[in-house]
Amino acid sequence: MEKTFTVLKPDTVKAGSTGAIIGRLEKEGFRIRAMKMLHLTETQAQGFYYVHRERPFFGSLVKFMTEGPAVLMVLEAENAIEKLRKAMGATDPAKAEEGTIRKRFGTNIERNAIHGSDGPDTAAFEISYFFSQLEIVG
Ligand code: FUP
Repeated sequence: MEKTFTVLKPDTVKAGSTGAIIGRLEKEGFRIRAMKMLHLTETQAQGFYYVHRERPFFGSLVKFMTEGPAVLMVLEAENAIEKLRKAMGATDPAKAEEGTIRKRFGTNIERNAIHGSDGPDTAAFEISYFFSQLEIVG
């Protein structure tokens, strides 16, 4: 079993789509091992997206991620990292495959509904950035 980290972004919370996405993830076999809702501060969002700090979209991305609350989760499944990336679809919802979460719930490349870790090192960093050992079950 593998753990990954996901964020249901502020656009998803605003649209009232958290339940639909969580239900779908559970149905696909992901188990929730930790969950919290946070309204990220600018500093927290900048730290989370630190790898993108030099990118032209960084400022706008941080503004979006801090515009309202987000739901953060640790998910567990076999090959959870790859499995979640497949379920999410491409970064740009317009390019995401039919049936993926971003195709169904995303608006554009920035407001794309969901984040999922892109590899084991990223997952470990992102989980520990938001959750302590005591907040993760199983
Ligand atoms: P992903 O791993 O699919 O979330 O995509 P990236 O790590 O490449 O990008 C992280 C986030 O930056 C995306 F979810 C949305 C945002 N982004 C933009 O706003 N504009 C871009 O051109 C690329 C990414």
